[in-house]
Amino acid sequence: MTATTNEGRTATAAASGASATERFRTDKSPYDAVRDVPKERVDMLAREVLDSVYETIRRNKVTYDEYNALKAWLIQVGEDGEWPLFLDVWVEHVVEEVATEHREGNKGTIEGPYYVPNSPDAVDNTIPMRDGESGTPLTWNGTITSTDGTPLQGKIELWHADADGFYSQFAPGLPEWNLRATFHANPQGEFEIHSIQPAPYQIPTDGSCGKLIAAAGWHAWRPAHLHVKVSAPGHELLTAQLYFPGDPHNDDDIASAVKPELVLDPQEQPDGSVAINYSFVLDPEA
Ligand code: MBD
Ligand code: FE
Repeated sequence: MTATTNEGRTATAAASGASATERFRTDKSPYDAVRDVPKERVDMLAREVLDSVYETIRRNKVTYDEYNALKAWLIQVGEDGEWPLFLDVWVEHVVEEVATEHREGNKGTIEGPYYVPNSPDAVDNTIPMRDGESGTPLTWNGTITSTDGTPLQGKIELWHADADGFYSQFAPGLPEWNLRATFHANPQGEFEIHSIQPAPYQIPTDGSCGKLIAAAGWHAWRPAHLHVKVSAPGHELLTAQLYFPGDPHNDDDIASAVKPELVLDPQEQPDGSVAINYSFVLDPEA
């Protein structure tokens, strides 16, 4: 099953997977980082992961048919370019948990596969969108402060899917920076953002991740979410997502990335728009 954008173009898992893989290679320079991991650490981590695989095979008496099904599926994940999607959906949340457990400020959550750095500054505090972009208009006010209460003149990079669940630069037919922008707080740390409310989101189901989901009888849904990266000089970068109360998938997010501290309290306005107030607290760099 493939999904169709509202321009009628076909969005395939393999195409968005290829974009996510390319994005990752460009932004994260993983091989430089790997060179610096001590041999002892690689040895221990690789052995522990393999030991847990052996344990699963023995306990469940895994057959050759099952082993070959796994092998075929792993080959397919690579061919589909779905390693970024697979890892960010099923593994990243624990890495994020460990990386941020020391923080006293804002809770964060996973980045996911669809961040693009250096989004242009918003014009009139409004995210770029198409004429007649569907979705409830959203006005968001808040502040950025340090853990000691000092206002921070920081910035917020915001990105989210459209009402059909598509991200610009990962699905065809969307303007390059649609629903992606950088917003700046004033010297009092205050910011204002205008966008639209995103819809619940299904990860691509026509590729290898979708095959796993179908074979296991899982679902592919993430609750509606706004992605942010919040930064200020001398402070740790905060990567987070914000969610809407009452979303049926807040309790069973396929990516396990919802935390109660990240659920908004939207107020419906007389004109049909929604107002939200959510502020960020950043931890000073150690
Ligand atoms: C998304 O939009 C997302 O945020 C994550 C974590 C995984 C897949 C798609
Ligand atoms: Fe997302």
